[in-house]
Amino acid sequence: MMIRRMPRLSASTAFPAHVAAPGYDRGLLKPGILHIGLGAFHRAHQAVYTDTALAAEFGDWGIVGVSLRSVDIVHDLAAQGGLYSVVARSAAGDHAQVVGSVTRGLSGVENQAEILALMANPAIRVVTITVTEKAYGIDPVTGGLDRNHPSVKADLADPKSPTGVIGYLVEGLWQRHAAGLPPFTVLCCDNLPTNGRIVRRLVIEMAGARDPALANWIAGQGAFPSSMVDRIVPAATDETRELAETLIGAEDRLALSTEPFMQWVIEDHFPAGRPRWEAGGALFVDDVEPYEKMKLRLLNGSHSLVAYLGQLKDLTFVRDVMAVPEYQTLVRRHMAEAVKTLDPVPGIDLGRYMDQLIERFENPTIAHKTQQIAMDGTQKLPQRIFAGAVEALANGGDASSAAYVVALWIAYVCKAAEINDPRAAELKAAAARMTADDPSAPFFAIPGLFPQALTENGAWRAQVNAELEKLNAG
Ligand code: CS2
Repeated sequence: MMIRRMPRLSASTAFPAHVAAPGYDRGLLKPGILHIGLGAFHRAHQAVYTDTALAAEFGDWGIVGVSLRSVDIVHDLAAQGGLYSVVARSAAGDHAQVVGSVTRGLSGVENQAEILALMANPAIRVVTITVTEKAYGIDPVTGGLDRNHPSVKADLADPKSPTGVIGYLVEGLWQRHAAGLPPFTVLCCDNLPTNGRIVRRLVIEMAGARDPALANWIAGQGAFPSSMVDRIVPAATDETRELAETLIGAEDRLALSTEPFMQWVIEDHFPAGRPRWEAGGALFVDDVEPYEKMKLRLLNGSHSLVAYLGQLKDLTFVRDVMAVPEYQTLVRRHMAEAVKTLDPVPGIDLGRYMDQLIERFENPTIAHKTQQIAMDGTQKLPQRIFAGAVEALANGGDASSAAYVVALWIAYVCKAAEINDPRAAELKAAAARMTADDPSAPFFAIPGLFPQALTENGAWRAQVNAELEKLNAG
């Protein structure tokens, strides 16, 4: 039998009428944004906001996407003229959008000199980042730069040839400083609280190790606004690509599927100028922190609960966990506990936000693997679970669902044959040292993992142990 292949997506593809194609002249885009981390999340989030903003009010802000480790994404992007599709899926139907805001891709593996040249080019005014929590090299104890993190270590030793995100930022800023140019603005789009402040500290620390004058210049002139990003984007599979192919009528190796919902709240501090992302639906505010806390503790915290529960009960997707009424009740209980730790969030009805989260998690067309969310627990749980628990307990409140999530995570660490986490070896060693009288103790002894307020709270730790016992019995 002959296999019929669709032609590859390209600038000359004619799309069916139901597909939203870029509504502007891509030929007029200039590189204005350099994005580091060309994975699924960026392509279905910031690039889509930029695309929509360009269609609403053309402003020539093209994105040059950098992948620090992958060459495949960059080659696929080149083969498709920078185009790829995003399918927003819900029970109401599928909607395909072809995104045109990414003009080209560069790989840290093949194009290091070109990436650095662009960072030194005054046309680049904003550097956006999505590299996941573990890539920054944050020391869990101090919150500053972890000098033992592989790419931090390499970039401190050889700053002209960076490998990691902080190394690239510092070398790019070094070149701008040396050339008498203003710095670019750094916009972190990863799920970390006060993410701009964190990246600013890491960049200044690494710059200071190299040249105190550079560190002073960055501290004085640099801008690192914080942002809260939200869209559920499962890792793409063959099914994702087949669905896109059917909808757009072309083969697309970079296709993604995602939920219709998206949110981007950005601190408005861009001295070097910025795209009018508000024209694409982003919200600019003075203080992002209440939005970040809401999202990390309600969405991501519940996600981690669902992920570890799913992994323990052999449920593959988030929607499978949500389909079990008893488990859905646990998710609602978790949100009810976490919401008490939040400040009011301007313009948001938190009750409605939580109901909407339940619906988003239930979305029957989104195949979001619990295994995907379960990875990197040591990097995720501090801001998703521990921070809220500390605040709840300090105010005499309840943190029993937080204790339950920690127990689920420990049980998962014990059960999983292999865990994907930069501290996996320490976790597995802790699991091997567990005793019957205080099973969670080896986990509380891992340096810099749990905040002191939790490590020292015997009553709360007893709750974790009680939950672990119940899990082991059931
Ligand atoms: C998830 C997030 O993988 C995870 O840890 O909780 O990626 C989540 O899907 C996004 O933050 C949603 O905006």
